[in-house]
Amino acid sequence: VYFFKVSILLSLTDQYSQQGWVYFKHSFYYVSPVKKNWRDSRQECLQRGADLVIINSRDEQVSVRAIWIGLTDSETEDIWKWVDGTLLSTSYWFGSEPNNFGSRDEDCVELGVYGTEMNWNDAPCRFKNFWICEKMLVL
Ligand code: MMA
Ligand code: CA
Repeated sequence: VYFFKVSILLSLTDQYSQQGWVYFKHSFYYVSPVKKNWRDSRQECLQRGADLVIINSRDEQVSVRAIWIGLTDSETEDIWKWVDGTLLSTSYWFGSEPNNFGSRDEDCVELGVYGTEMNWNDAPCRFKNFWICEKMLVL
């Protein structure tokens, strides 16, 4: 029975992740690639057999608003580099970020924690967030 459950879960996760869903703590999340108003967004969710996310834990609140971007100083402390190797020039740090808070090795950058345009925060790379990938179009 156990193996059966595991294989159902695996194939379900597989199926969902191919369609762009992310599994996190007993739920599947889908981050939309397009902007829509609230009503149409809800409609899209309902069509996918889901609904707009209900924030009912602090974990969910922190994860849903925070998204990893391709910026890190894990090679050399305080030297912020993009994942393609370029040095950071224009930045959008919030307030006194990056602050390596509590010397807890905040070497990766998340955005969206602060509700302002300047909204970057350095956070521990091992923390779990949603993320955005970018693929450049090569013609
Ligand atoms: C959190 C964490 C840090 C951030 C501070 C700002 C408590 O730690 O997100 O990365 O710098 O908040 O107060
Ligand atoms: Ca920080």
